[in-house]
Amino acid sequence: MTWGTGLRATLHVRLGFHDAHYAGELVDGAKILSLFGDVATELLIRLDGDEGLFRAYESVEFLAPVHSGDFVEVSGVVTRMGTTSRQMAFEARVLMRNPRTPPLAPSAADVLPTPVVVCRAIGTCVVPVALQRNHHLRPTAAALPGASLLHPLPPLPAGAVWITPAPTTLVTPPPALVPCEVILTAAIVGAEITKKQTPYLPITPEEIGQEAALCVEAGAAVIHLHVRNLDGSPSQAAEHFREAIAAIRQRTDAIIQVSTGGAVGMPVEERCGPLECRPEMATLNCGSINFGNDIFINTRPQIREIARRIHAAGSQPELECYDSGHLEEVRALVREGALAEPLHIQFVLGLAGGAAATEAVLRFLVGQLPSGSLWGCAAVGKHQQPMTELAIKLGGHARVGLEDNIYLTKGVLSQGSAPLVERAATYARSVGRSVASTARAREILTRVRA
Ligand code: KMH
Ligand code: ZN
Repeated sequence: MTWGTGLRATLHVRLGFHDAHYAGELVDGAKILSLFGDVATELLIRLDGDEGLFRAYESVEFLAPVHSGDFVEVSGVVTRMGTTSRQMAFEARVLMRNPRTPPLAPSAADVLPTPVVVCRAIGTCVVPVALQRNHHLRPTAAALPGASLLHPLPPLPAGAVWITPAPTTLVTPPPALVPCEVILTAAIVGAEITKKQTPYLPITPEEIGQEAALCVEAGAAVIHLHVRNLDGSPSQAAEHFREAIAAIRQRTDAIIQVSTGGAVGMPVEERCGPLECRPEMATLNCGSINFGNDIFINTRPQIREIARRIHAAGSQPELECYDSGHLEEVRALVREGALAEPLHIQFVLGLAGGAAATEAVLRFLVGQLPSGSLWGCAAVGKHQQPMTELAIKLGGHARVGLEDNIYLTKGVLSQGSAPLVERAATYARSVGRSVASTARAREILTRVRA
């Protein structure tokens, strides 16, 4: 079964004698469906502040018998969000059971070495728009740390929404104030991934334009752009960028963010080629790192030179930070007047040689941000999905795409970057954040620039 990546809920339930309905203390399949209904209700309350209605099961498979005395774990995950519909996938597993084997005592019970999947289903629930409350909801004062009813909550800033993070830990963290919209960036080409690694890598301007359009359709507002020579090797030539930008522009109004990082080893002059196109955005890499077995060199004078050129091109910099020291460089650039606050910072995590893609690291980095900064997370390889989801839960933005990760799931190549964008968008919606359109992303980023 392909599990979605949205908000999840899990119940643990012991089925008793009163649940046994058929001979041999067999539990009625309808009991499992009723537990799926409870999981769906929890998900709807978390998403919409309403119990909603279960409209239909698209599929139900009963895979193994369930008996009284079985401990079942019942999980559900939001797989798709419509305006009013919420599709979910469910699974019930028996974790512990009574062996019913004399001479063992009748009360004997075992933890099964591997859980037995007893039922799977896909279903769709509905919450009418008028009943969807969470975009306007605030938690009670008592639910907030340090808040008391004597001290009313401050009003929500415009564009913010309270969300309760998915209960992935036993102690559910307190609700957090996060921006309502998430800006998704699609890094569709990169400089290092080869056609040999994935045939889905776009190379020609046409392929790049088509891929960008698919990503925007899936929810991306920003296209992080590298280009290639026709033999697939990386290029920072302005004419190649011009062609790729034209192909993207024919199909979408996405924010185009050119790379000034280029490929490892390129000199600054070459890396700055795409700035001739006067792009809307450009990356500014804020420090050197070991980049796998190579070194991605960004000396302090080089960073300042590229910042100057980005400014001269009228482009907005996105500040690529691969480790905590790079945030210190950002602070220095602000002090020197080379960058104006507020800033848009992208944490690039999980590279061999850079900061780890872990929750602790991301939380630390976010805690070090200059106030008022927008931030996003781009994590590489297998870290891309969990760190994207964490960034979305923490109120950040996110970058996905083949530049950073070519797999949809372990061993399964993503057919381009769009499926990765689509998955991030589904997750964002399932935790109550909407996905910024290109127009909204432009407004949010322009406000940052002002
Ligand atoms: N290709 C990496 C060495 C950027 O786009 O600004 C650098 C990179 C960063 O991809
Ligand atoms: Zn890049």
